Amino acid sequence: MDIHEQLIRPTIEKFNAEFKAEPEHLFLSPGRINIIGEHVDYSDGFVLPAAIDKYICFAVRKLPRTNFCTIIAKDLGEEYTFDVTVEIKPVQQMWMNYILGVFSQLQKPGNKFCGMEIVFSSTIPMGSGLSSSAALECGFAYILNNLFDLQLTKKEIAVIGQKSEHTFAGVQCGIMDQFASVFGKEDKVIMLDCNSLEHQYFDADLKGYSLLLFDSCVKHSHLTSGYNERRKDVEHGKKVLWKNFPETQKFRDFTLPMLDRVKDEMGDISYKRCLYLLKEIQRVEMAAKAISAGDIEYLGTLLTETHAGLSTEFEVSCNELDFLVENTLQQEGVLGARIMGGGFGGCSINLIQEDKAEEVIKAISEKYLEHFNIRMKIYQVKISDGIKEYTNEYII
Ligand code: GAF
Repeated sequence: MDIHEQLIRPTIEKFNAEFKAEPEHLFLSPGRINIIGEHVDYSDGFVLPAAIDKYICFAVRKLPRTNFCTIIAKDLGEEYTFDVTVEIKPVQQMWMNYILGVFSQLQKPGNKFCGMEIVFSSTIPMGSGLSSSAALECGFAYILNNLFDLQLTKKEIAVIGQKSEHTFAGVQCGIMDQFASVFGKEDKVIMLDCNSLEHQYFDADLKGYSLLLFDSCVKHSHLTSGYNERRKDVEHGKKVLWKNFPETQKFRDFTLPMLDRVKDEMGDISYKRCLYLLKEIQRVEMAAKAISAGDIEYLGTLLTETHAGLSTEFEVSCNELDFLVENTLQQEGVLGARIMGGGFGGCSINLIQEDKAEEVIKAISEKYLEHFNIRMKIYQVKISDGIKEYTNEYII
């Protein structure tokens, strides 16, 4: 089913039914994949994400004569109304905190808002590691920027999204997801330096291979997973490293011998976390070179090494994902596989020969069902543009 039938039309119809009016604007805010570079976005690393053709669609209308903003989360069957002139605080509904966290940052002298009616609906599965929360935060910041002429840059929109997650959702995430959702480009992978936010685009030519996502259907939330705890482990490790090597500029400039020298002082846990990170930062650079050189086989090897690191050193995998990766790698035509995103559930990303994909999917789905009694989901995603407004041709 195309995106119009699957997402845009139902969102507009819900808007019509609830608000007895037509939306004035439609926006599409995408989820993301990440080829390689996990958990390094808060440690001065590089990441290789891309926006995908799974979106949150927002249908929006401005109400110049009121101060009330009503937002309907169609898929959740919930709605929330707030006064745009009153100071914003976090609320019970988690989905609303992503939105309010954005609004609270923009509620400042000089920015004038009025009421709004908004319906949103999504094809980004929640809790699957495809960053539905970044799509929600950044989508809302983009809407406000567009409707109220706030003159925000794309980088500012991404940073506002990230801060909303820190302050209102309680997750100390990096910048990767928000950046990918805002800066995505059709058929291009982003090489992002998470220290400077400089970035460049790569052609995503995988030469007869494709990236398939296998959703374990193990749902996670980074608020309750070990995400924040991993960050603490890493921060402790960094403190010890900088205490011993104060002249070092960026985390990625530490070397493995330096890390080994402070192992005892750092303790086993932080050592393992930092070891993974320093190796992962190097893997991303090698992966970017492999893609540029068309060495897709080596790219696959690096993905699989990342999984091993995430599973044993960073310890963010789970039985279901380890099972999926291990069994996928045994299939013919598979070059690499790994858990993707923050971990603790969600999807694996798999580099599979295009003409073998069907056989691999069949074999893995059966094995997974038999072992865990769970039907895995398969997403064949297309690398797509970042957040954008959809124009009239899509309004019915
Ligand atoms: C989650 C976070 F939100 C990102 O910032 C990133 O750290 C990722 O996990 C792991 O690479 O998606």
